Amino acid sequence: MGKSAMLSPEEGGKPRASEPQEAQNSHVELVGIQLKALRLGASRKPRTARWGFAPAAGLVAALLSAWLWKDAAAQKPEEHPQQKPEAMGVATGAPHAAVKDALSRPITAGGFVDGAPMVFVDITKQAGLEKFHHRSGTPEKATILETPGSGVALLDYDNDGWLDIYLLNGSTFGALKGKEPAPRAMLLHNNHDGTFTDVAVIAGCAYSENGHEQAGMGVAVADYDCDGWFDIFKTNFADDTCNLYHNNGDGTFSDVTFSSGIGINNQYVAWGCGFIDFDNDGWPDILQMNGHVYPEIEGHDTGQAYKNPRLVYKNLGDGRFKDVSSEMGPGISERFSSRGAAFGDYDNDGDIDALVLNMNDLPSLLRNDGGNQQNWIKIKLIGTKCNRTAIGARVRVVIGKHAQMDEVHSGSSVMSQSDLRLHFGLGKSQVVDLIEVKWPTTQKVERFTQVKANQILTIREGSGIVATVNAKTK
Ligand SMILES: [Ca+2]
Ligand SMILES: [Ca+2]
Ligand SMILES: [Ca+2]
Ligand SMILES: [Ca+2]
Repeated sequence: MGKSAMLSPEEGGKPRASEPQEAQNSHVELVGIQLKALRLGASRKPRTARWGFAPAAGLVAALLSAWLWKDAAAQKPEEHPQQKPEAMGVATGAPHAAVKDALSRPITAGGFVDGAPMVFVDITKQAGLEKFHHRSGTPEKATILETPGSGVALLDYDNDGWLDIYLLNGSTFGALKGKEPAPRAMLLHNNHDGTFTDVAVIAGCAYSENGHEQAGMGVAVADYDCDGWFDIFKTNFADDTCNLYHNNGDGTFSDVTFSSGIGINNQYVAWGCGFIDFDNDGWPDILQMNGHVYPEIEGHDTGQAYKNPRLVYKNLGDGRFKDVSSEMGPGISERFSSRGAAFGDYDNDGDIDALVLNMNDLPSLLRNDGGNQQNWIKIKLIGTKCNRTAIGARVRVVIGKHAQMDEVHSGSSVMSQSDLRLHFGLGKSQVVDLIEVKWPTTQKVERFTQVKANQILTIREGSGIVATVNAKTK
């Protein structure tokens, strides 16, 4: 581990912006931070980065406050007398007092609130989604192999301004033995009238390159080759590669798993994933989390292990990726049986970090050390006419002829929610020529030119840039 990867006790809550130049590493390392320190409190001094306590404003604060809330609630049982569980439902722990809203209505106790408005209406059948049936083994779940779930992505793959749906699917023993049709993924095209049509087979993202159904786990969406069309990365079960589907811009995708270079790994059960420009060079890279479902597999000569390292594929900018996992530091090379992974710049220092959940283990907070040696810009959008979090808003960031594009997505990876702010690496550029925001609902476009790099911008629909935060770190 390089010198820059070390955390001193004093720097715990400070942004790394104040670090001297020489403290930065010459390459990017992702450093695992054990969250166990949260329970021990700030008084316990860390010895190394890997075991350091790095309180942060975002993810960690949320975890901490949730823990403190729980602790405080436990100290005042007289104010919230615990209720006997109802006959229906299955408890996975001791009963807790109901959490009530401002009108003292229970919002977590289950059941309906009298007189509350109907916020969500289930329109699955009317929308045409009843054709998709997620399957993973048998309903009885006699073995662990049958329990993995599958991811989902919302993306506007055909640039018509309407969000489409990509649903992954699992597999069954019957399908593996050829006794029944295998489930497959579906790409549901938005028909603009509240209905969707499955176009996955025609579009070329239903199967592997050689035409096989696959047991999908996680999914990530980005325009990795900066051609203005969203591409798809999908993680799958072991003895299979993950998929990289390149969007051809005509309603179809090409499976470029092998030609892009990500087909070299097929030994892992792969889960959480994301297109993360970890080195801020303006080309989205890929992070992939792995872990088998059977702890017992360790004792058998299968060539597979329960705990696996993570994978990082660097985008070479020419359509190809290089497996650089061995150069990424202990946060990537150490072995866990990982599942979900959320991505975001939790320390606001200009590079994207990762939070990974590991089976029967502590979570891993992977701090990106060195990604901010190149320039970046981060954009928080606030909708006023569209939804407030601006889900579906699309942003283009243009420098010269290099045009990056991203969209505010709700959920990705495996059962994870990443930072809703959009982050763009800018390489050596100090200024962005053009930032373009296309808001959903109205489809109106707002443009901003000659924007200084290394800022966190807040853009409110109709009001322009309403706040900026400088957080440079070199
Ligand atoms: Ca669309
Ligand atoms: Ca693309
Ligand atoms: Ca990159
Ligand atoms: Ca960061």
